[in-house]
Amino acid sequence: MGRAQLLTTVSEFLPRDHGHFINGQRRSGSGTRRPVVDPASGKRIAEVHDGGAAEVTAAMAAAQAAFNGEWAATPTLARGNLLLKLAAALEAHREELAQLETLCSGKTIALSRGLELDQSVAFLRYFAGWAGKINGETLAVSIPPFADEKYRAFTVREPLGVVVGILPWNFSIMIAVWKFAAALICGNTVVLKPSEYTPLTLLRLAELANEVGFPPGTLNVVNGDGQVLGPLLIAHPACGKVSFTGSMKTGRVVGDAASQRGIPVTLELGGKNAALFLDDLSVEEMVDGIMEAGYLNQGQICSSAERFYLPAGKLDAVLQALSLRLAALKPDSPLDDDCLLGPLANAPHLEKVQGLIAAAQQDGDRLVFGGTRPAGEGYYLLPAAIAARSADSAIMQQETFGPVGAFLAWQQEEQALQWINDSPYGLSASVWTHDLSKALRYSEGIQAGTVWINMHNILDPALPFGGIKGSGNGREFGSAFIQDYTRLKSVMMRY
Ligand code: TXE
Repeated sequence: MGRAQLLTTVSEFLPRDHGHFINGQRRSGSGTRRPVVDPASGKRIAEVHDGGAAEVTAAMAAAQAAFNGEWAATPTLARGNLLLKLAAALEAHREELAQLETLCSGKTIALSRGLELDQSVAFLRYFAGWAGKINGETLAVSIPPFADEKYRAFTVREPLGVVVGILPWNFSIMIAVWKFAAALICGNTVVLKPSEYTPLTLLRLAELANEVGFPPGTLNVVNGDGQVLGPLLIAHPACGKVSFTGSMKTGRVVGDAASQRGIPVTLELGGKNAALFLDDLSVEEMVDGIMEAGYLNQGQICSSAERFYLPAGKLDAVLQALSLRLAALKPDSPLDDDCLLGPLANAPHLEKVQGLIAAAQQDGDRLVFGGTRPAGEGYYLLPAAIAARSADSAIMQQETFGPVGAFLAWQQEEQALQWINDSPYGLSASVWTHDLSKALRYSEGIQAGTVWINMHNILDPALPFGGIKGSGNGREFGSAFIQDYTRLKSVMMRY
């Protein structure tokens, strides 16, 4: 164990003239150079040219040509095989991509390796396994025939065209994999728009995809300002679907733009996810659960819990024990193998989270621990625990997307269920108890796309993932993704 030494491949990659990956080739472009900042130091580590109309046109044209040409002609098993080859390439380049990801996002190197890369490999293999299994059905025709004619009817699943994937900064590889692997295995081609804060890892991944044999144009990456590129990509006539992960505010803009064009859209917009702890658990068990549910990756996981409902008799003891656990998370370089507390991902996000903590204190919520910046450089923030004034406190309602747990005591469990559902969001929730019968009843009552029991934040490719209410629509993974990335065509014949 120690600090990861930057690989030569990484130190040689950073100073390149970065831009986009279009039609199987790197393109630097001529747009403004946008700095890529290491959140652990606040210093510039690379620059990427912003794309504009020219890059969007080129990427969409390349993706459309591949959709009608080489990708359409690639048999489905061969498509699956390419995803498997890409999975192997990610394994071979695990450390390189993990280091790049940590440098751009501040995610600890352990999480970059174990979550970004290893999970991405698992998801690629899962989607590869769908090759040959994305089918329609044969249907019994029920109308009475004229004369002695007969009918036969069946459905086929067809790809949608060019899928535009708009990505956030928190898991820049894994969330991209969810979108492009699902899209490609269904026969679509893809244009990805990474977050302005984390543009580098996907450029490298696209090169690897090219090296393993994906035809030019199947997987394109365009970097730049989302407010400029997003509308251009969605308005492009070749865009057959949009898949977006990010904030509720931007998601609504994206959803409106897609529905104006009448194209399908999948939106994953985060949440104010709840964790309910029942009285049969010990204080230690509750603290373990809270740490897992709320503080991984500094809370910058869309499914992380941010509001915690605890039995009134145990709240103080839990907050005391939790404060000790949070105090043990010392800020460190995220490249350190043992780092438990890296920085937040970017300066505006840090400012936003600090603002929400300050507003909570002004509103009368009690800051029990953390919430301040440690001395030194970088966008570090000590993880915070806040005892909320009431269920209506803004800190119990607004997403912070940071290391900020808000806590409220319940007197009666049913009361907590009401509080959990009284939210504009509905992405995920968890129930913690040894009483599995109760846990299952709560899983039925909670309004969320995913409910975990005695666990939180663990995603499996077989299990559909997505939100209800303001958290979005559509489902990623499981067999559910097929509905989102294909359309049904009905065929009927007389004989
Ligand atoms: O998100 P945006 P930002 C939350 C988190 C964070 C806040 C803002 O609270 O502080 O959102 O982060 C692109 N048309 N989440 O500004 O704006 C943009 O370039 C089309 C939660 O990064 O949602 C980026 O690629 N696209 C979240 C992507 O949208 C547009 C993860 C997301 O950016 C666009 C990240 C437009 N008009 C942040 N404007 C989660 N749910 O996991 C911007 N974009």
